[in-house]
Amino acid sequence: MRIFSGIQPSGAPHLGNYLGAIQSWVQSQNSEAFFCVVDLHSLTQEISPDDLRRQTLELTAALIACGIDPDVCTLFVQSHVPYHAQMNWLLECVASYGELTRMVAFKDKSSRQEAQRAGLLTYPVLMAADILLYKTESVPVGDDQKQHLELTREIAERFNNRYGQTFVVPEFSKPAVAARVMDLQEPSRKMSKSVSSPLGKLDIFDSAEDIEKKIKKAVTDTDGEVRYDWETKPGLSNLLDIFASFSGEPPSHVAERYERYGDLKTDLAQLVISSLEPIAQRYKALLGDPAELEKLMARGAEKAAAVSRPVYESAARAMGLS
Ligand code: AQP
Repeated sequence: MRIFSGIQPSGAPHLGNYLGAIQSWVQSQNSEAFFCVVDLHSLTQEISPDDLRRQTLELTAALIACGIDPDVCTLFVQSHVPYHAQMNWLLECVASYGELTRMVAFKDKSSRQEAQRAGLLTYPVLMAADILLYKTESVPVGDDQKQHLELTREIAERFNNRYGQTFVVPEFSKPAVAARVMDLQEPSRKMSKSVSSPLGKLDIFDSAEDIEKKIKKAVTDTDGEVRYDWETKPGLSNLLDIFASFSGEPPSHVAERYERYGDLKTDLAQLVISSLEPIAQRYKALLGDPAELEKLMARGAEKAAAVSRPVYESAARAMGLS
């Protein structure tokens, strides 16, 4: 099955990125899987050139540390393959302004930017280009990306109808549990790199002390009964989802084992610490050899370009370019 997914190098991955996306990438990786560090997308927000360069390398190392194996799948950096930006332009001439302004992420992010970047409006088209360039069948992402994936499907179908069969129309795929990890302090909104407070967001490379502190201080409710119920107990249900996602059991089974929030939080902190510790160790070792990482990135870009170039060329030809 041809798979594509991406992640922005806009900071360390948090539990939402890990449980909502990276974990399922690791489980589903095969020779037909393409995973991409989408550095072009990070330009939609304020980021210094030095930070972007460093974070791109760090995120590549983080993905490998999490279990992405560049010998099994293709791991690459978006800007290293020119067809993403080129395909983006073709698809910007297929997407409409109206549908882009309806994207929830655009409304949310643009309301927080003083000088709104045009890229913030158009980046869902770049995301469509990323996906369609690989004749992707399945896109494993968190629940927050559903609307963007629907747009990708719409753009693919419109292109095929207008210019002839060119693109595969991809399916959305999300994990059964923890598809939307919520902010630990504000369980009504998703955990996010750019919005969550330091206590609301748990990064996968946080120290054991920080992990313990953040889970202990996570907002729950005053009712006192341990029950999996998103409607009335979002904070607690979020913790149960995180627990279940690491332990591999249904969240309601985890809930049945506990009578007190404190005990659940103590065990959850230990589970998260012991699950993430080996990843942090591999990450440190990988960062110790940046030349090897650069080599892996170059090999990934070569493999990705070999697959995406003919798709770009057939789309360009279909539109009448040369
Ligand atoms: N809270 C979340 N729960 C589950 N999945 C999530 N993802 C992000 N947040 C959650 C999934 O992680 C993948 C990579 O996301 P991204 O880094 O490319 O961008 P994002 O969705 O914009 O992530 P953030 O943290 O929310 O970044 P900012 O703050 O910059 O917007 C995607 O598959 C996403 O679904």
